[in-house]
Amino acid sequence: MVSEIMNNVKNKNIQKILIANRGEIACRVIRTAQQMGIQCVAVYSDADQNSQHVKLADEAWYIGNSPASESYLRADKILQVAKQSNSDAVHPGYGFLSENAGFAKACSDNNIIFIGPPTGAIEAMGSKSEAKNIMTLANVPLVEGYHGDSQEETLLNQEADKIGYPVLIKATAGGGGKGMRVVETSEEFLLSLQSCKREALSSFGDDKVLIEKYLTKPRHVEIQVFADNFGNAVHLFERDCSIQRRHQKVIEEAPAPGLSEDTRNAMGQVAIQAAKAINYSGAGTVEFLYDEDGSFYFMEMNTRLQVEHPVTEKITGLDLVEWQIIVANNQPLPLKQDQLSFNGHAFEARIYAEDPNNDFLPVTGKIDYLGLPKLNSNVRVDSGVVTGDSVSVFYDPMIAKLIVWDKDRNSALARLRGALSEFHVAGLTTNIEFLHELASHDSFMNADLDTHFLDKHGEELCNLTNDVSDSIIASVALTVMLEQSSQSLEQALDNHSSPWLDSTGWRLNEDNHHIIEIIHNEQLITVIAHFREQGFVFEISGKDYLVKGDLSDNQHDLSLDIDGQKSRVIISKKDNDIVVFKNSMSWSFQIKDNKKSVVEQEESSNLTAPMPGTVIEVMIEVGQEIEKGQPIVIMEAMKMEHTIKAHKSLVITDVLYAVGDLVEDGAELVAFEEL
Ligand code: MV4
Repeated sequence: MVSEIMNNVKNKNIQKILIANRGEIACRVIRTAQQMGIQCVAVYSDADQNSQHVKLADEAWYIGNSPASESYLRADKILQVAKQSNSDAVHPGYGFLSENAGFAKACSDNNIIFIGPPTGAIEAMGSKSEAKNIMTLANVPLVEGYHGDSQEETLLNQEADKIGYPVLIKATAGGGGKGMRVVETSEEFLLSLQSCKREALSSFGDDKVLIEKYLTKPRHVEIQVFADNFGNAVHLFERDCSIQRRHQKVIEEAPAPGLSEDTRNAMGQVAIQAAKAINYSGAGTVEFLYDEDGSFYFMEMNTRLQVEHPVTEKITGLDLVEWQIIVANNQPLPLKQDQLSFNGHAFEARIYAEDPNNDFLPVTGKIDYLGLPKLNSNVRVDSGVVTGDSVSVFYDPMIAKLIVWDKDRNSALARLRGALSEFHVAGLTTNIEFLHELASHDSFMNADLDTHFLDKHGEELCNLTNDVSDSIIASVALTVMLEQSSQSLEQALDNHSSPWLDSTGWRLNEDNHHIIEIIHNEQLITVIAHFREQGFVFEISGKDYLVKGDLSDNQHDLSLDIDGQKSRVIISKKDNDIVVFKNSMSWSFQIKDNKKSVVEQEESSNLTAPMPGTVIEVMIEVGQEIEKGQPIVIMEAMKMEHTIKAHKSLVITDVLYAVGDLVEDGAELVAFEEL
């Protein structure tokens, strides 16, 4: 009877999950959990008061100041919220506390389900050398090397000589490429060993190292594994994550190009062996070095859901967070290995707020506009931000992931390029153009992949300058003029005598024009805009373009007709900042706050006010002789300054208005006699 009750208590389905994370992964976990009818609790820091994951959750609890060490890494605060909110489980996401054995144990000790592997598994994989010892016992293939306890320098040097150069010295407490040293010859081994140990001691507080044969052109191929609490374990095929920059993945794909079915199955079985060797449960990833000769070697095992899990979801059609919750609910895996298959090809591109033209330094700022590609079963975006959100210094600069799927690699890659072309972020710099260049690179398109890809090709993909064409400048000028017209129209609707409402079709006459001053890359571009019945003539770099068009209601889709040639661009305008997006490129402009326009009076007309307004400057006096084209009066109307110029040579006989006077449309401004 008691075991029955205990079993039910243990099997009580999870009804409420606290997501101990932020950004895109928190939003992503919430989306699946809520689809499963599970309540979601978000936690947030000062910087995340208005973040998307807070808005999506059913409830949100404040956990501290913006720095992660005072919020998302504060296991005690998160555990306290889990208890206070009566959460049944905690999902750690990735990063932060996701591989923190202490936190996992604290959850279990407080009867809160940690949605992840058992604490022991996290601990076992936490040390490189312990992980390799366990894998050795499990007959998991390792790179030839030494990962024993002895750290005696002469012994290590002999081991290196036995392996054969080049060798790799790795700090066992290291990870993600930190604390690694390639040694080319025996003579330099000792110095490299001492330097690697010093660095390991200062970085990880532990100077233990292991030695391995250095693979010069490996690929990073990882297997997604899943295990439940009943001894079942399956693999969900592989992902190729070789395209990395400083050990940060940039584009991931599934399946791995060119991997044979035999190698896939062998790798999958080894990954399952590895999982079983540590009594694994939940989602895990076994990373391998895949050598050019087709052999593969265990590298490390990640005991969390990976950033790149969506590419596996796209080729298998599964929801890995749903599987995590099912396993955490102490239920068996939904499928057996022989029921699992994959179809097609998927890519994930990580969208970072960083500047590829400035050594990929992270950038912060407000997202003035976030435009996503059309979403469908081929195109998915996991994003933690929307238009208006800010990217802060406190957290990882990855703001979203673009995931695409298609029937084969080339089709999926074309879809990736297309989706990147439609992914628009204005207000801060991103790596989107860099990603598009990468996805267009011949070596990448030919799947010529290895972990040095970006060392080899990175330069070609950065420091791209997009020359700005006259048609892009025309789209900026048109945006300015359309906005002015609509502003004037709005203003006119406020004051009924405005020329914009004039039934006689009043317009500044043909010779009237606006001067638009545009700054691009610190260069001044001047466009003279002449009014025409339908649109404008823009003078750009000495050429005239007849331009008309309109901006969509959402103020982002600009349709243009330039000398009869129709095109479309995406616009983001905020105050005087305009960003134009076209074909995966973008250009930023600042409009000089130029309220000047020049009103050329018609030959026959008197010197009259072209619209109602206020006189703000009188530049002549009675008796003065004036040349054609000389400024007479400046008026302000429609938030613009309008300079009224002499239409012929004349002498002033009377000045009829003074500065500050209001003048009616058509009012005579000065009396004069022709010369
Ligand atoms: C290696 C290796 C070559 N030979 N081990 C990088 C971090 C960690 N995942 C292990 N890493 C490597 N281990 C041997 N014996 C090359 C790398 C490596 C790497 C591996 C996968 C993805 C990207 C990488 C970038 C640089 C080096």
